[in-house]
Amino acid sequence: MSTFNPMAEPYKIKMVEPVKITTREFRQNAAKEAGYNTFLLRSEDVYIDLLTDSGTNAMSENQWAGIMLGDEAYAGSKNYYHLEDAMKECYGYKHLVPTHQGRGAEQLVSKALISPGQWVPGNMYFTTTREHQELAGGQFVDVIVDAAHDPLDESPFKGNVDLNKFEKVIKEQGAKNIAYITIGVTVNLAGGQPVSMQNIREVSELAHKNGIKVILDATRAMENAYFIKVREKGYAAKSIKEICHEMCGYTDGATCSGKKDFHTNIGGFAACNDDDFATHMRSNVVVYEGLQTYGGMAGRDMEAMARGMLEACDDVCMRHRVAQSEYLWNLLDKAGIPLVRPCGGHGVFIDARAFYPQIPQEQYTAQKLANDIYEYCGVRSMERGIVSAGRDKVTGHEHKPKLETIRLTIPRRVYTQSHFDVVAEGIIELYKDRDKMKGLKMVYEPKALRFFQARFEKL
Ligand code: PLI
Repeated sequence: MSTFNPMAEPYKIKMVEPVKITTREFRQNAAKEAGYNTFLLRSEDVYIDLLTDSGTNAMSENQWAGIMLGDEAYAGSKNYYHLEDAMKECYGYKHLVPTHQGRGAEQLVSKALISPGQWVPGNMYFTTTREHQELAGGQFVDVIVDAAHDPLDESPFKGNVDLNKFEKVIKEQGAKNIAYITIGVTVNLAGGQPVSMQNIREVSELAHKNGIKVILDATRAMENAYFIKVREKGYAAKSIKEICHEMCGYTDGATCSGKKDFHTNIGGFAACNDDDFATHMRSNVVVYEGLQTYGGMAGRDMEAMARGMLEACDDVCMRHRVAQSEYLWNLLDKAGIPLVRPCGGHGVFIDARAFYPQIPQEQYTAQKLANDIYEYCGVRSMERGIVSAGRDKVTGHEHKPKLETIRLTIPRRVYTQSHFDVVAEGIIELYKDRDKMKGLKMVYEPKALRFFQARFEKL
């Protein structure tokens, strides 16, 4: 790697998308109409959109060129084979099953591996992943290290699985009652925190010793590989691709949303090594997604994803990506805004409990903060707290996660340094007014994945 300033973009801009600058009064009305849920805002009413890094990234000229080379045959598209080659080159699994996005892959894996009543340990839940595990009759159990739940803990690999917790689940429930363990890399809801190679290796040893499969949520595996490179001893000289191969080598399969690391607007895949596991997923992909050689994607989307995958594991590209998150994190940290520490990969997480200590979690602290940031500066973020956590399927009680955060997610190659300056200025202004703010009550609650569509009123 060169010593070049990591914030300096390793690309230049060829096309621009105008964004609307609005008044606070306009945004207050828009927020009310959206039921104080940033998912329900119209994107054209947002100035800087940090809702997600999923499908919102800027593709390269090489990816756009690939779009023109879509082979839209129903079966056997050549783009599928390009995607298969790219997946093998970057991750090394034997079988590829394409899906329309990550949750399509989660459905296939959950249906293939979970028998009703089985447990599925994982390093913190992810919304769609847990939903599919529960729909397949499984029960998620969190085995992440305690540090992950503490916003102030500075451990470099806060996404790690706690081996003692995992072992306890095996002892208490019996290995045959465990469908598999999921390792998310990086851990989204913990703040984009990475998992170390040593931890992946040790989890794999413990799981395999007990005949339990290991499934990687590889959605941001390349970001995780970058953190291993810069934080874990012995990996500085290895390429992101080599690190990805090693991570995947300890696992039996993976689900992946192509909408993150690969800069594409749509796409995903499941992958595995076992022939029977692949056959099971392929028999379901034709029912729920599309033929096994397109899985819900157009040929052109598979081509863009294949090219994006090969581009994303470039060290300079990934270093710049993480540098953008760190830049915003540093601006906010210097101003005393309470943040999840250390800075993760795909965004900056604000600790809403510490930002608004007067608003109890039952009044949707982080939901209110996400709304207020929009009203103050036109920046859209996402709640990652009690609303996202939803309800226990058995008791009906709300899950009350220790982390009550909002996420300022950084789309790849989309925003510049001055955009991040504006985001920080707006949030710092809001922080000065924080004592004035009150919470929300929920007035509409959907049954599944409620955070997407729930509506609120101000108290
Ligand atoms: O949005 P999908 O269906 O392509 O992928 C689902 C998904 C699975 N795993 C992880 C770790 C994710 O972050 C993920 C999607 N994340 C979204 C949409 C996000 O905003 O973070």
